[in-house]
Amino acid sequence: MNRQPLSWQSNLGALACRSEQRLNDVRAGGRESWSLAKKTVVVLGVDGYLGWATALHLSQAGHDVVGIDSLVRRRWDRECGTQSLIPIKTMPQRVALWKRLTGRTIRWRPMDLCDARAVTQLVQDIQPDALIHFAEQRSAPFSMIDLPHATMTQVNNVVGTLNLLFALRDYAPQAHLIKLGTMGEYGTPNIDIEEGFLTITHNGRQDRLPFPMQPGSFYHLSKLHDSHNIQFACRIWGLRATDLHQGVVYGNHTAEVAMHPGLATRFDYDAIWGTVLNRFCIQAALGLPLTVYGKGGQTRGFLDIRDTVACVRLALEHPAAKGEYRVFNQFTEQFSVKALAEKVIEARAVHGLKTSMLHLPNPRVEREEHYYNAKHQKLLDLGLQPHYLGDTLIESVIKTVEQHAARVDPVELEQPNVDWRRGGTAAWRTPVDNVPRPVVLVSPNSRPRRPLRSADPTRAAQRR
Ligand code: NAD
Ligand code: USQ
Repeated sequence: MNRQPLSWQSNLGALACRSEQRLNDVRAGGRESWSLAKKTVVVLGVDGYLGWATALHLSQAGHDVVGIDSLVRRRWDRECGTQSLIPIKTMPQRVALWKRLTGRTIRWRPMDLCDARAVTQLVQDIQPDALIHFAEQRSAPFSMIDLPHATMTQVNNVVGTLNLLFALRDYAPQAHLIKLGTMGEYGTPNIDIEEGFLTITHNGRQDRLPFPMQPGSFYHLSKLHDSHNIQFACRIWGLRATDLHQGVVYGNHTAEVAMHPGLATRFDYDAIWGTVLNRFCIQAALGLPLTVYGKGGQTRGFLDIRDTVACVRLALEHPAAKGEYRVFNQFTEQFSVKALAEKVIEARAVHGLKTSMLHLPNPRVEREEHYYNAKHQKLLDLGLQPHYLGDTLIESVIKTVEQHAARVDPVELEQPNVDWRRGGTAAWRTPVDNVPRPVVLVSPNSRPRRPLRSADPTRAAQRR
């Protein structure tokens, strides 16, 4: 194993800075003040929905942020013929604007996490205090299209994380790895879900063991494989890690993102990348029915994007101990899909707008009526102050949709285009005709109109 630094000058410089910082922190009063001091943080997946918002939040909090991304998500969008509802700037434009507005620097480095040499070099050069790892293929439907997509998802996610773990072992074993996992690793067991571990008594003996996991897609499985690898690395190499088992995120504004339209983070609504509440808000804004898959009793944990960035910061500023692998369940409320749809319908009804719910045959294999009670205490104990879902949030998302309505392709809001049993239908990839489809916007200022012909799910299904 070659442990010689590849770039010793920058490495030595970074080490000297960190030692000096730690010395100052110790002088200032011990471990707690060290953990709250300015940190050098690498945000992996900085061009994404959550990575960008988090990078801004940590930079604004005074941390020194290095942003990494391969921009592969922009390529996957081209492959699927999808795009963020809100236009997003290029990374160089975004970091330059952030600098102009705040005077703060986010160091941007394009890089693929699957390039082991580049990852090693990064960790050597930066000598980070912490790494926030968002950089994965994160769509369950995308991972279920076919064998190449399942393979690509698992290779991208598992290999990228392994590269990080080995680089940390060799060049920054003290650094804190904060990994975005998912609540979907647990599945929907008929018992309460604990935060990562369960104390089990079996044949008269007791142990604290990893909670039994039943992920629901090849994507969710990739996150579980990561969790196992990270836990193992902490156990054998004494690394420190926090695995944030996050629920479904909604919303598109944080305090920092809201500073300027050019700082917008991506916002997905299509059937492959769009998450359920974001989709429902956009469907409501367009006067389309809310597409509930199956009976709608599927229950999940949800959180506002403002709470995502707050949770990550809490984990960063209260690091895991050396050798510790800990799991925080990161969500603030749980809802069934049907209850979410009802909330959106009620929020629209306040403005006299009628919204309907359409139960589509479920393209996924998942329980539609089940027990669900997941614990989520640890982040609250660290001081999280949740933003709960209310009409105001739904209205503000809908307002955003209204601003960008011209970019919506209503076909993306109709039928799902990936089935768990059969894979992707012909509709999942870039449309051949690529002709923009007109949309009808239903805002509080206009009377509701019938959905467009092309946006009628029944007709769309007949056409296919
Ligand atoms: P996103 O697709 O918007 O962003 C992910 C970013 O990672 C993209 O910019 C992509 O280019 C980059 N990336 C992917 N593979 C890479 C690689 N090999 N090297 C470098 N960059 C790479 O996704 P998101 O919604 O921001 O999610 C971020 C993370 O949070 C994911 O790991 C996801 O599993 C997790 N998560 C998301 C949600 C949610 O609701 N969005 C919920 C729970 C967990
Ligand atoms: N659903 C509908 N109608 C829709 C879209 C989805 O009923 O139009 C249902 C799905 O069947 C599912 C639930 O809503 O039961 C959630 O689906 P989703 O697409 O919002 O979320 P999911 O595929 O689970 O994935 C998202 C993120 C993923 C993250 C995960 C957190 O894309 O990165 O890991 O949320 S969790 O669900 O807790 O695992």
